[in-house]
Amino acid sequence: MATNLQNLSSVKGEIPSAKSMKFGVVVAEWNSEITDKLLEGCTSTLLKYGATEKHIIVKRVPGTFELTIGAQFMAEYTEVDAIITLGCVIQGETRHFDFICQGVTQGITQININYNIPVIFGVLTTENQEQALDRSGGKHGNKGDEAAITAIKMVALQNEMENHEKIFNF
Ligand code: DLZ
Repeated sequence: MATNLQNLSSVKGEIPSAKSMKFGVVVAEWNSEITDKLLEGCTSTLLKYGATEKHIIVKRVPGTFELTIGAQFMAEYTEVDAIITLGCVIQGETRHFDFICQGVTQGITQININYNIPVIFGVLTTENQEQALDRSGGKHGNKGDEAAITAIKMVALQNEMENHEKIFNF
């Protein structure tokens, strides 16, 4: 499993300052006992690295499936530098899990391609509630922290690349 051996809150590499960066966070209400913790981790990490509260917009959508359209609204109607999506899908007895996971993964990927803005996938896809708790502030860290750091790094990369384009565009 991709994240089995690593703590989701462990910081790798240097983290750029998030000062003056603007973030849109879209959070699923389904499994809110988990997604509230993801949101808490995400916003506290953004603030820790220099973002200001007025530069963090938070919007809620009913479920993880709606994260795609929520992220698209954020891309269309706001001027954020990055969008962070937070959700938690827990395996049930039916194949609903597979359809939601597949839909949101493809949807978020599509927005990354269609808009020139990083859209971060902060969605837990777990077999049970315990695994979700372990990854939302428990023994495996908090995926919200990971999503925030990824967003900061991607905005910094985009800023750097944009400046490169200006420097070498002759
Ligand atoms: C319907 C549903 C189910 C069964 N499970 C979850 C879940 O584990 N996590 C989640 O975020 N959302 C779930 N949903 C709701 C869907 O994401 C979506 O809101 C509905 O299918 C309506 O489009």
